[in-house]
Amino acid sequence: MNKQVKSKIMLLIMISFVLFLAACSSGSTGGEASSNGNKGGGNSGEKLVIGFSQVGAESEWRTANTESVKKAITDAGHELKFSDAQQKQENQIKAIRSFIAQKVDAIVFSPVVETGFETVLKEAKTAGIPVFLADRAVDIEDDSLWVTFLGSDFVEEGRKAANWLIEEMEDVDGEVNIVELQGTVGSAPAIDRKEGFEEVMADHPNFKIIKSQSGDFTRAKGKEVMEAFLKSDGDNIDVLYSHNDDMAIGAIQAIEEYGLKPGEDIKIIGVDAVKGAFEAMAAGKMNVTVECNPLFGPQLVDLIEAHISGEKLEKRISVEESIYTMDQAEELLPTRKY
Ligand code: GYE
Repeated sequence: MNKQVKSKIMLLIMISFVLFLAACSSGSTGGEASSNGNKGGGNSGEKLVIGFSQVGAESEWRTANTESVKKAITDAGHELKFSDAQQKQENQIKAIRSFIAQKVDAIVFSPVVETGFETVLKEAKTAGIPVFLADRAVDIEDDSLWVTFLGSDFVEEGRKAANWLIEEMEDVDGEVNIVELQGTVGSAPAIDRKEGFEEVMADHPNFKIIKSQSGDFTRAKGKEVMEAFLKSDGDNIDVLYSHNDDMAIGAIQAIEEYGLKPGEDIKIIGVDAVKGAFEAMAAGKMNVTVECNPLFGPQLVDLIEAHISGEKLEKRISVEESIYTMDQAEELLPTRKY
């Protein structure tokens, strides 16, 4: 082999080596470069370990949501670590810390309340674990602490409830007395559903919220608080606005026991559009429910996989929703999935 041929072969070997090194390094920086400091190395198709810190099991909505998210994670071939916080913030903080210690690839988190999670979310960020807010938002300025929020527009749901009521009672002269059953104190849906409802009501001064209290999103509490409302205001109540269907269903029972007709003597507005609400509407006991769709598991898993493979996501992704009235209930009931 002459000198020229030898040096050409050497050059080719060197070029291939440089190309090989470049390919290796772009593989790893590709992962690291993805947003929110994830650990990288994630390509689509990779089996991920996903920690899911759920609020609790307080409502029909929650049960459907838990199932949807769990199923989507395992159906996609990922490993699920699940923790039920039983509506307690301290349990969620513990769960997230344990997910961090176990070095999961991603954390899905439905915060029970909006505030008080900053420290633990910073810990997740420092550990390089991406956090996905599902269903409920947090009230934290530094939005680099989570990748995206996937959930409903709760303020809009409150507006929808109010707009339905105003249309329904537009012919009524004089005051319309409303009692409100709020969701869990400090939770995003309770804060926002109240805000949206009041925003619309501000232009209709004859509609008055005469009582407002939390029923913690549960049937039992909804019934208990409604009993107290009836005791103090009895026949003065025209409308119940309940931040979810479960509390409305509990309240319906209280109204019947008190001797009034829910749906007629007192108009009942709920939120969620769970099966129980459709049953109550079909029985003429509830007037309307504003949809809040819990079945976003598959959409959530797609987002996690997209993020892991380096895609940039919007900070807020909404679920599309509608409202349903009493007259549609019988027809739609068999098609309801939650
Ligand atoms: O409306 C209620 C549940 O966060 C949207 O939580 C969710 C709410 C839902 O307990 O039923």
